[in-house]
Amino acid sequence: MKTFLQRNGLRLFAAATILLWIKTYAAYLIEFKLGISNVIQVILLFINPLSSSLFFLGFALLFKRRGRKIALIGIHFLMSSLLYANIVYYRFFNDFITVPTLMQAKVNGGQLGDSVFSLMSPFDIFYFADTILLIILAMKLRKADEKAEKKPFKVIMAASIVVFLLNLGAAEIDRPELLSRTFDRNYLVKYLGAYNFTVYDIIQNTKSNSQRVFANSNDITEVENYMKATYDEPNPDYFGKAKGMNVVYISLESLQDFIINYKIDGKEVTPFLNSLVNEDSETLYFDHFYHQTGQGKTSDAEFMMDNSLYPLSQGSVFVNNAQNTYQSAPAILKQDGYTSAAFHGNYKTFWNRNEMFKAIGYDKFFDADYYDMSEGKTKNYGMKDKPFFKESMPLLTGLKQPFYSKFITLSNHFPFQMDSGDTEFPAGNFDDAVVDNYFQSAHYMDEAIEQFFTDLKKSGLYDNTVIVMYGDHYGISENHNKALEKVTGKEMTDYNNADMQQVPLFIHVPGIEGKTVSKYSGDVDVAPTLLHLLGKDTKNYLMSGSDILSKEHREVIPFRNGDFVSPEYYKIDGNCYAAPSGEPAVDSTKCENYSEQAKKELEVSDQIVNSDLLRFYNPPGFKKINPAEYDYTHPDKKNEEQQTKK
Ligand code: GP9
Ligand code: MN
Repeated sequence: MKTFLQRNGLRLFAAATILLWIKTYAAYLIEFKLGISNVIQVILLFINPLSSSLFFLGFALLFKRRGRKIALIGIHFLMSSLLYANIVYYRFFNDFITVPTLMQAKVNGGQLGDSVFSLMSPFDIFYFADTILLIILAMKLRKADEKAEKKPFKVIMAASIVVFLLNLGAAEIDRPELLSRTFDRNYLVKYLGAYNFTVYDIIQNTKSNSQRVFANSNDITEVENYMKATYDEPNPDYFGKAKGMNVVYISLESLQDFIINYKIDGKEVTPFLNSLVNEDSETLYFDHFYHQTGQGKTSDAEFMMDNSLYPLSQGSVFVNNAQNTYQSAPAILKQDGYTSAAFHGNYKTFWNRNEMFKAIGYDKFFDADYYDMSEGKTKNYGMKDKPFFKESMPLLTGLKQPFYSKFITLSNHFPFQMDSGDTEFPAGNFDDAVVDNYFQSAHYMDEAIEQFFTDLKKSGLYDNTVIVMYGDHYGISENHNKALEKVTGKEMTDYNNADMQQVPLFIHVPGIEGKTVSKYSGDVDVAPTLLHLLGKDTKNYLMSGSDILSKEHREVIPFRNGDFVSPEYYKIDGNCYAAPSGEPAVDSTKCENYSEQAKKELEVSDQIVNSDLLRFYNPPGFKKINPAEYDYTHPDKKNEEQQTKK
């Protein structure tokens, strides 16, 4: 081995690689809270700095002799600096540096201010000690290395790629769709490493920026014409019925519509939500409402609720397009004096919410920092729903009214396991643990919602607040169709599977006459419906959706993959079915027309999002959002910063 390294002039290279590898691993353990929960993750964490160390340091092998030494030390120093920059950034922001945050260095630098130095410690010299060691080694190895003539560049590059693919393979086993969904930076670093994450981030940003760069203000005209032509007049019976009221959105994690009025052992799974459907005189319940989310799951649903635009066909719009200009409901309502706040008992980096909420214009974002995240109160991705709503109440009542707020629940998340003592509700008995658990966690969520409603009533907010609740996306995937057939008593054909994408939507408006609305509708339709209830006409805004209460409401509901459902026809996987029979359609020409319409809707929205077209559009009275004006840092953290500045 020694002679091999020596013969190929690789001794210094080997030293640089091992030093960088071990140092990075140590930094992972000491500096970052990556939440390692199983053996695969421990192994991945250990292995992941290797591929990038080999790859980047490998470029030094393109040089000979002295040049190689200088390049090795230089690359080692640059990578160490990137690591250290991430460490310092993480100490304050609990997050990793990304291209957009670098672009906004003014903002973040502003937040950090002089305290950057207070985040550094003399012991940090450790993070550069190995570069110094490398310089000493380089001087010692002088003779041996000067003899080196071969360039084993290709071998090292190939080795780095093999290690990377093994790393990626293991990551894929532990966390499928890691790269395409990119839900959380912490996860990417945990699985692929800090350096690979930076590379990935640069690629993603270049991709989304290139389309943006080539767009210009003329591109908005076609989009504007289309959207204005498809605008649906509000229904005068509902327009302004909630004028001046507060808004509370609740994202019901993974709740599908089949659960409404469903019973296990004769007991209703969601008795409280059922009571809103069956008895409440002020609730509109939409029983043909379909989620339209893609890979961005919860965040895609949030995006549609706030913006009435479609999420991306691949990846998450929250992650990839957080630098865009948006004209979202919370931003629109600022004209009428609304404050906005998002509540979520998970860390702010998940789905890049901390950046996206600024672009959308949320005044406040209460994330994990604002909640008691101790063990008994959390599960899976974060706060259990009951303590989440309880602890949110004082934050909510502290808001200036009128407010536009949203609550993102978590307990009813795959794999739906509950802690003992959290629910007495019986599990299902369908020979499928995921499906069986689902009823218990959905029941727990139902109780949490009831508790929240009771607290809203006690606080006096209830009578002056519109409450919108929606199932964010399916909870049980097609992999569980066998059990789902037992649950629903229906064969899970493609047609029935499309109907399984129905999620419940409730809009509770004080003083309104409640009823069940059976119009076909989807996520993008909620914002115009709500804004019209609040008496805010949407005709000057570019929205994909159509007010569900409008007499002209459009009932062709596209899914993100281009399929659609409608009262007469469904198109699933390219096949046309007649509704409601689910039989193949006799005349499929109608399907083709609807299909064109669905595609056009998606295309127009994609143009807006991918090319960031709203930056060229100025609706009358709308004040453009400046993300730099928003800061969600917990006050205690800010005080800490002030203290250190003194
Ligand atoms: C995590 C929550 C759940 O913050 O939004 O994520 P999901 O996997 O449902 O998108
Ligand atoms: Mn979700």
